[in-house]
Amino acid sequence: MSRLIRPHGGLSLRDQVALLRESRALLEQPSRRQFLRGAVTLGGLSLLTGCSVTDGASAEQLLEKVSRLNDQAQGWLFDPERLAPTYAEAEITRPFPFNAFYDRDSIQTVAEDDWELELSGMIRNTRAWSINELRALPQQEQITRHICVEGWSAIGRWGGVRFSDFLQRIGADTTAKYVGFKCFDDYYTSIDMATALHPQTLLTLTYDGQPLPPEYGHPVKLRMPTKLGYKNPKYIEAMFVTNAYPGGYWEDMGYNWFGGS
Ligand SMILES: Nc1nc2c(c(=O)[nH]1)N[C@H]1C(S)=C(S)[C@@H](COP(=O)(O)O)O[C@H]1N2
Ligand SMILES: [Mo]
Repeated sequence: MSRLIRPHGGLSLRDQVALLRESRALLEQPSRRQFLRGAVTLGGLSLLTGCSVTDGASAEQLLEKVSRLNDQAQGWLFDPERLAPTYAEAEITRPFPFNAFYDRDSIQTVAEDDWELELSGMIRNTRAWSINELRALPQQEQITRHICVEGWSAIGRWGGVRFSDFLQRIGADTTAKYVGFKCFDDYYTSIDMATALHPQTLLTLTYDGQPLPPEYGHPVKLRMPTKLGYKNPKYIEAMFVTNAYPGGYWEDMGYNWFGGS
């Protein structure tokens, strides 16, 4: 079975899974110090990663290794066919919260006519797409829950183009490992190809039946109900397909990269 976590460092499979599960929640917290104060046993993690903690630098190294093990385990556990829950119209959270790495009064906007979605990397046809061209493609809608690691969740209604359809249309190499996103507010993130191809992953053009408003990522965001909030890039201006690990804004500061919910 390919999803098994291989025995490692003399720990039983059960112990490995328990350790990873415990450390995952802690890894999603922005403060790594909190992680070191947390309940995870450093001895167990040392066995799992082959790193022992003697100083700050080795602690960083250990955290990095645990995070990569976590990405691997989450990748193996991700079921490409399992759908995230959907909700009724009456359950939509109103108003839907805004969040970014800056305040609401610093929201940037771009005129639709000046915007294009740029494509690069392992994609056969890398011509850019205008918003009207994206609107002309078949559209889907979903009412799903967004979960932010800062401690809130909310249900919203998003519409747009099924991302797997779009990847197919542009001739993306779907055997590649990653899809990366660059946003015009300088945010960036990247996702695994299995999630990119998940049927609920949506190149999102609308919120609640209207063009995506500035606070929720106008003109385009990527919506994935199978991933935590920070993995869902707003204000996308470019995307690329690659085998070179692209990281992300919060991921590079220590949030777990896979970021499944
Ligand atoms: N471009 C961009 N995308 C982003 C962010 C950001 O700061 N910039 N923040 C992320 C985080 S942490 C969350 S919780 C969601 C918030 O989306 P919302 O404002 O639509 O609720 O956007 C995600 N995508
Ligand atoms: Mo978030």
